[in-house]
Order: sequence, then structure tokens, then C-alpha cells
Amino acid sequence: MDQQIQEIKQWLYQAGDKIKSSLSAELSIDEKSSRTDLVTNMDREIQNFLIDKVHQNYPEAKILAEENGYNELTSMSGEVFVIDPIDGTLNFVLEKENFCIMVGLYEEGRSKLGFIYNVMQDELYWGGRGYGVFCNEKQLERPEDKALTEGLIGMNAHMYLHNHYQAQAIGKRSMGVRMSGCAGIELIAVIKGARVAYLTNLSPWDYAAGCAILDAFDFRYSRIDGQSLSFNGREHFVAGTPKAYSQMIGML
Ligand code: 2AM
Ligand code: CA
Repeated sequence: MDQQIQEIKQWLYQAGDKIKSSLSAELSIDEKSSRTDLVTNMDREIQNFLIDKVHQNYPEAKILAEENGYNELTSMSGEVFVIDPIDGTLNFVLEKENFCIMVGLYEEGRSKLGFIYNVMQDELYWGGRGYGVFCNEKQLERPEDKALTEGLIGMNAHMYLHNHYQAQAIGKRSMGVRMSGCAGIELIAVIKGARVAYLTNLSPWDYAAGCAILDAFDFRYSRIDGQSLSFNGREHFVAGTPKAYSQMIGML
């Protein structure tokens, strides 16, 4: 297992180096469902790189990933690598920072390991049940179980603007609302104790790695109705410290 962790960390550092060395080159950008839903040549290149690594090292494993027709699986049985090659593609294109590479490893639908690499900060957060949580080589303490009223909440801008699921009342009850445009960065903030919760609308590759890390701390996450995530299509998503999560589920 330790060898597996080192191996996957190396894939992510290598993928990050590819992105960093491409930053001065011109990007090829395509629209997917709308003018704000983009895919670049780097999303595709990084996904292909990570898929090749999985195929070479884990030929039996299944892959669920955002681009190139890998975005659906009929079931989460067996060993599954869930990959988001660039999480926060709009930030990548417009800011050249505040984006992550994410890999989650699941076995029979249960989280095993999660990796979220904030490339420009050179911070690789990883962990899993029984392993604890680390940033690069440094082990992190489990953050204090703070209530919603005691901390900041990350939120999806669209949900806050349109007050979906009482998002504005939830924001008011917290110490303040924050929006980064990158699910990985929001989930890292919860893992570090910088925020107490995250309320949004996500696809499986946006939440798989973060949820595996949250499991190491026994923090909570689910669909907004409290049901388990399906790993199939976009879902309204809530995560947080046990206290903040229960308060939010009571309000949603
Ligand atoms: P992505 O960059 O990998 O698409 C932005 O609020 C966050 O939500 C990002 O992590 C983004 O991931 C995710 N997201 C998922 N589906 C989205 C969509 N259709 N439009 C915008 N962001 C989306
Ligand atoms: Ca993505």
C-alpha cells in the first residue's frame, strides 16, 4: 500500500510538471456544454497521461474520468480510479492558478485513497481511511469539529445567487461565504480546517478524491438530501465537519 501511495503521488507530481512547463505555450480551448464549460488540450493530455499510468500498473482497474468518453461507469464494483485531470479549468485558463489534479481510488464503491494536487502551490494533499491525511510529506492534525456558526463555508456561486436549498440562509448562519471556482481547493480548505463546510453541485470526479480524504478524518459528506452520492452524473453536494454538516442537513 505504501508503495502504491508513493507511485500515485509521483504520477501527480509528474502531471503537475507537465502543466507547469506548458504555461507559456498557447492553449487550445474548446467549449463543451456552454461558453463557461471548457476543455483544453492540457485537460486531455493530463487525463491520457494518468490513464496510461493506471493501465500500465493496474490493468484490471476501471476508470471514471471527466474527458474523452470516460465519464460514465455502469457500476463502482472492483477497483476504480476516479480522475479529474484539471479541476477548475476556468481558473486554469483565466488565472493560471487555483486549479488541481485529482485522483480518487475506490474499492467496491468504498473510498480507499484520495489525492488532490494544488499544482501552482505545489501542495499535494492525500490520505485515506486508516492512513491519516498529509500535505506532501507532512501529516495534518484532524481539525476541530467546528459548527457552521464558527467558521467559513465554501459555496457554488450559482446556488448562492439563486438561493437554491436555502443557500443564503446557510451562508448567513456561517462566519462568511467563500467561492474559489475549484472543488479541490474548497475540499482542501475543509480538510485543513480553514472552512467548516462546502455546498455545491458536482460530478463524481470533482468529489471522489476529496471524499476519500474526508473519510480519513471521519468528516461528513452526502447528497443534499442526505442520501449517499451515486457516482453517476452531477449531484447537489454537501460536506463538512460533523457539526456543520448536521446543521446544514437540518436546514436544506
Ligand atoms: P471542473 O473545472 O473540473 O469542471 C466550479 O464551481 C467547480 O465546480 C469546479 O471544481 C468545476 O470543476 C466544478 N464543476 C462541475 N461541473 C461544472 C459545470 N458544468 N460548470 C462549472 N463548474 C463545474
Ligand atoms: Ca475537470
